[in-house]
Amino acid sequence: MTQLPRLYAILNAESCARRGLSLLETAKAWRDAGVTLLQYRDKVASDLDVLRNAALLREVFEGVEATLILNDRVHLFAASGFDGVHVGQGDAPVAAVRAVIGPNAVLGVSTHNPAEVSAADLLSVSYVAVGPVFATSTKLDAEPVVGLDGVRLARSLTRKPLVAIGGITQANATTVLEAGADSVAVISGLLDGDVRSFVAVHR
Ligand code: TZP
Ligand code: MG
Repeated sequence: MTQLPRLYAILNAESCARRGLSLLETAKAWRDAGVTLLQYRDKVASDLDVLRNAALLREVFEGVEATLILNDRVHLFAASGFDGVHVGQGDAPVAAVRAVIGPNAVLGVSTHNPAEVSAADLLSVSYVAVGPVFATSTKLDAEPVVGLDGVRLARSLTRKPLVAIGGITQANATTVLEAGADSVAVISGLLDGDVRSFVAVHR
């Protein structure tokens, strides 16, 4: 993954469940719509269930040039067979995560302010995520919104691939990309929107 696709789809188990959607059927629909970068985020399932789902997601994307990222659960990375992990500020330090997953795995880190972006810029991360850009109801303990100015500021502080997250929909994705994000990470905007046209517009 030398360059991030513009759409970074996050398959959030809780968001699917709340809508009565099957995780795997959603993944298949997203694959068919052209998603090539997918994070599996599951804050509640047991490790065993996360590994089971990871194996099923690998099957769904078999034969597709897609990058699969596991949210947290760094200890499950090797067994998951995924391509990388995404960690937050409250998770294990990036250097420790990198030591566990090895030099070639994709590693992303969440940031919420300029200091965190600058710190992440110095670490061995593959991309820096910044947000929430807009208000979101998906992450209940989300930090204050950073807005488009926060994306612009983050862009000025790192040359690493920049992923913007939080409240992004097909309607506002272009402004986020124009503010300097390489990629937009989206949960609700995909579950409640038209993934196929999202992919087509932002290819
Ligand atoms: N981190 C910052 S905002 C957020 C996460 C995980 C949730 C984004 O979800 P949505 O539904 O795309 O606003
Ligand atoms: Mg985390």
